[in-house]
Amino acid sequence: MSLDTVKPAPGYLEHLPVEYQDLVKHGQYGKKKKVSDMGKFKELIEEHPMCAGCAMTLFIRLVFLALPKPEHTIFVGTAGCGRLAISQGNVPFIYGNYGDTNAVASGLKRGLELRFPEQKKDVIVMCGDGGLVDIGFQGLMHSWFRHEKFSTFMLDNEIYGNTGGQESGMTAQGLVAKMSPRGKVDEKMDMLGLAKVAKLDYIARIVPTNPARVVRTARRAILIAREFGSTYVQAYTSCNIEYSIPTPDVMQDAFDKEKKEYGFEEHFSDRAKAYIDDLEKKDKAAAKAAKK
Ligand SMILES: Cc1ncc(C[n+]2csc(CCOP(=O)(O)OP(=O)(O)O)c2C)c(N)n1
Ligand code: SF4
Repeated sequence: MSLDTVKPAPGYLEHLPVEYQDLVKHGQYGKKKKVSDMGKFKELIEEHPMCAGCAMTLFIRLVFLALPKPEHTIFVGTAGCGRLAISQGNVPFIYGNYGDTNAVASGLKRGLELRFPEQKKDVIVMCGDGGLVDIGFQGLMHSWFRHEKFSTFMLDNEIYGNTGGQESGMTAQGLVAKMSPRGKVDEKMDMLGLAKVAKLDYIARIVPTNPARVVRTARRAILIAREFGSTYVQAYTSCNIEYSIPTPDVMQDAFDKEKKEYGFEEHFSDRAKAYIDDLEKKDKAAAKAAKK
């Protein structure tokens, strides 16, 4: 896709559904939006069929806001709750077979680089903890150790939410879930540790308690992957259904979780840090100049 594809031919716009017209006139394409702009423009994702109050949808919505170039972005995902919202977004989405997300994304990114050498394309894998650390683990590891140039976002609700509560590699030790009545025997997998062993250019762990920080983190992950190699963002996105969190308490649970065991962490390679510092300095200077 490109901005030319998003923009209808002259005279045709008025015949398109009003939602599409809104997207073209008041959408995010070609512009950089901030959290403080939310509610004042047509978001790329506005509706979804996920459970009321699900923190995963908040996180996904913020990542869509963070996309540096939505018209040059492709998401790759798989079965699991997240795809219910991601597939509603106005960005191409590849619904891969279970287990192959990172293999599909590797081939896609390489193909796009060959086909469009003048135009950077962002590829983003976004799916659940079950999809990544259990069923998709092999593809994930190989993409990391090969430093494929795309980002992986794990929607870590620490369970298989979509299928009713089976334990995943990311479930905490001892947790009793609906479909895991004996409690989990093994420890939660240390995916940040594995990402460090693979020497990824950018690794972050985050809880969506601070929307501006989610947007900044997602942007960094996407921009660094575009230039250098694999990046990984692990986000706690609670499953209020399987963990029986009343909808009004979802954000309190997020704050508690962050404080207790899911504090914000960010790790850069030296080249990624130098690149981001320079880019963000230029962005700040441009924003300052625009205000004058
Ligand atoms: C090959 C295959 N195996 C199993 C399933 C059934 N399945 C659908 S969603 C899901 C669990 C998803 O868990 P997770 O990736 O953690 O995402 P969540 O739903 O928790 O967001 C499973 C096992 C499937 N669709 N395809
Ligand atoms: S089952 Fe859990 S993760 Fe899935 S939409 Fe509902 S609250 Fe969200």
